[in-house]
Amino acid sequence: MDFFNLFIVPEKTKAGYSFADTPVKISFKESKVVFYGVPLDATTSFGKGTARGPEAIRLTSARQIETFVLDEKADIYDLSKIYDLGDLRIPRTKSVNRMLSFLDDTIPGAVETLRQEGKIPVMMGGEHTLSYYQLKALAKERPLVIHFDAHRDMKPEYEGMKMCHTTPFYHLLEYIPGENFVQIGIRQTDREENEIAAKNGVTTFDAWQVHEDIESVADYLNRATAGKKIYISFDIDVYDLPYVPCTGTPEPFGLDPFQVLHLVKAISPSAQLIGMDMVEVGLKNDDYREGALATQTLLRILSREYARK
Ligand SMILES: [Mn+2]
Repeated sequence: MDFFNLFIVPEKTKAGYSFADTPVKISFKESKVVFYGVPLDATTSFGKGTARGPEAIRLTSARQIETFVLDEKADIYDLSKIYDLGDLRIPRTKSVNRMLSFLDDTIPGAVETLRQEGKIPVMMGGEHTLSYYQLKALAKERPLVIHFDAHRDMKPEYEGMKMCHTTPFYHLLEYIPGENFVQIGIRQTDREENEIAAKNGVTTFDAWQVHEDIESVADYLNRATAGKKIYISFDIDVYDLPYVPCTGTPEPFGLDPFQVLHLVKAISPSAQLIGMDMVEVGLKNDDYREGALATQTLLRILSREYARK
């Protein structure tokens, strides 16, 4: 199947716009960063709505948010050559298993194609399960995975499901050693996944550590990422509950946008971003606050030097 046919072009998605809708259009060939959306919440247990994540991000980025990044004093299209493939064409099925095998058959191959072309894949979710399929394809590059989230998502299974939104990082341990994971902002976990994280050597900075001593988290990130290939998995619920009115499992005691910005800027300029995802972004009742926050977070990460290699 033709690679581009896997996707519905951005103009034909629900948003009707490509990411940021920049005045200077960049072709796929000249792009460095390649966005794609996966509007899916097949296994979400509690709040639904993350299927509208790509729509929320595209709409706010195209209609509401300036392409000029004030704290970088530059336009995003000068800093980062972004191309938006559109949304993955998802089959109509009520069977979760059929959906998961479709994702397993499609996403890793698409991500490998992008890496062969020297692109940085940026996935807009959709539920966190999706990170599994993208990261699995990147495992051979041995990235340090920086995972922002209220949750570890490291349960072996949940409500009878092996692969769902609370389990991707457990299953990724099969491909990526635990020492390559840094989880930041964690504040809701069960005893078993806490033990799994500890046993596998996962580095954790829970939300309380970030609040009490953000400088040591920043120092760690700066040192640990120097000269390394990195992957960022960003669950919007790492932000404190009032910032994320639409996501499925909001949690109190979370991070605020300046704390996230500080940590994103602490990552070493000598690191090399090889991919990222922005997941669990929701859209309900025309409330675009979460989409705006997701977009602004993406703009901050993608304007850093480590996202330009
Ligand atoms: Mn989460």
